[in-house]
Amino acid sequence: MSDAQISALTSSAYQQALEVIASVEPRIAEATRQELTDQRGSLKLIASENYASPAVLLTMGTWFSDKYAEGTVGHRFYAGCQNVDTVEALAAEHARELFGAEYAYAQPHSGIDANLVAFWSILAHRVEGPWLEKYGAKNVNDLTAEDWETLRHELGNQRLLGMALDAGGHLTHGFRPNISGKMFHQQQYGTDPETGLLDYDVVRAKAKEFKPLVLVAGYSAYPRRVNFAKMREIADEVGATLMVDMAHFAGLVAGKVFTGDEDPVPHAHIVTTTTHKSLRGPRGGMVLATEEYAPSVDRGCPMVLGGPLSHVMAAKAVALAEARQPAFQTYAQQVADNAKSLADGFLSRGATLVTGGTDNHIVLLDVSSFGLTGRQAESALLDAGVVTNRNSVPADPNGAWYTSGVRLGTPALTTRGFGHDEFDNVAELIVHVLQNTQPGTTKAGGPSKASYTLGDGVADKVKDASAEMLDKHPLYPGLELS
Ligand code: DSN
Repeated sequence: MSDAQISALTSSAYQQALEVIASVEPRIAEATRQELTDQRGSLKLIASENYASPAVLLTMGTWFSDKYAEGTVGHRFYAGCQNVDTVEALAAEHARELFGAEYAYAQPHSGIDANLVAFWSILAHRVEGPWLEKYGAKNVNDLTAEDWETLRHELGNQRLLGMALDAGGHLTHGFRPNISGKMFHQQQYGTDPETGLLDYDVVRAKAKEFKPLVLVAGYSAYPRRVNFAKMREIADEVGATLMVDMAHFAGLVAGKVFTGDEDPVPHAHIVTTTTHKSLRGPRGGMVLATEEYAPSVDRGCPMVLGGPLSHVMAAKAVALAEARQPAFQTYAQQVADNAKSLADGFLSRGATLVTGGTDNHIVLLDVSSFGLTGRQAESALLDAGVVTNRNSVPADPNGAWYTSGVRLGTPALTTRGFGHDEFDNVAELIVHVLQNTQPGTTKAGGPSKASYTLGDGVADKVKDASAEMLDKHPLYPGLELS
């Protein structure tokens, strides 16, 4: 179907859908229209966001939403799941083919759900493997109450080693206030204080000393690639299961930008992901695993999850089918190239970047050199129509709330068609905003970490310059709502 045909059909589908919604709750229809206007009119640089295709978006708005389907393909706790079976099987098939995985599980509702499924699968796998033998049982049902008591104690004493939040790891990688930091004894590895880069020798030394059951690799704010072959070597040396959370960079794996040692799928026992970030699908999660771990991951429901979101699984299948097209590889390469252009744009204007640059889709700008906190920078940028999120930098003196960094990502604007020149211009506009933002003071007259003053005319100047680029690369071109 041509782009023009898609635009015409999508315009009429959404126009009519919004009229139906407005007949029940007009304020929701209005907010939905406004969201499109806002997304169209701003520079979306949040590294974890993207724009899904009309096909993906439309797939989510159907009657699959009304069906319960707890269980797994062909083995449901509800009748009438034949069409959900088709959907889930297709999503898993596309995922296996796209990533070259032995097994795929499409049910997790989000990234944290996917990680919980992975954690409990790893624990279940250990119970059902050598531990069953230890108790002389054929399966978990043969375990006595006393066996379970001992097992609970042993399971509750398992260890997890993951990347620290302020080094770029995720909450679910063992951050103490998160459930992952409570269900496991956790330790964290950081990055080199000088270079900001992962030091595999340090990870190895920590792993040898701590002997984790789970070694977690992956990140949500680390602007560099990871060598997963090395992480697997470390996991094998200490008998750990290697779990890679590729939520952020799944699109770069799917698009064959990360191959060989940088592709987690051939190296990890379990890989988790979201589907809505660089992968450009619907909001949701997914788990990939080796055959060895497949039986325990397959019990994600009922072990961790309730009823799968069938309408979202259908949209995952559509998005994964899109990602299997050659055009997705061109897109993924452009995401990485654009991140480099953005980073170079900052460096050539004297800004400071964590690790000194990027080789994935993330740029982490240290805004302390502008005399600002991340919170002040994020707010001033938003005033100028630049949507980012504040983020800790390693050993951040301002903590996780105010922070000293701003995280930027290229997946969304690359989907709109931005290239090298636009991203260089984006760097210039951001530097212009930050150079013209003054930190404020508290009521007591001390330095504030939140308030700020943006110079006169700066926001309008940046919005005008952005509008020129945004108009040249419209979001959902041809989609018109009256
Ligand atoms: N919230 C996601 C992100 O922004 O990276 C991760 O959970």
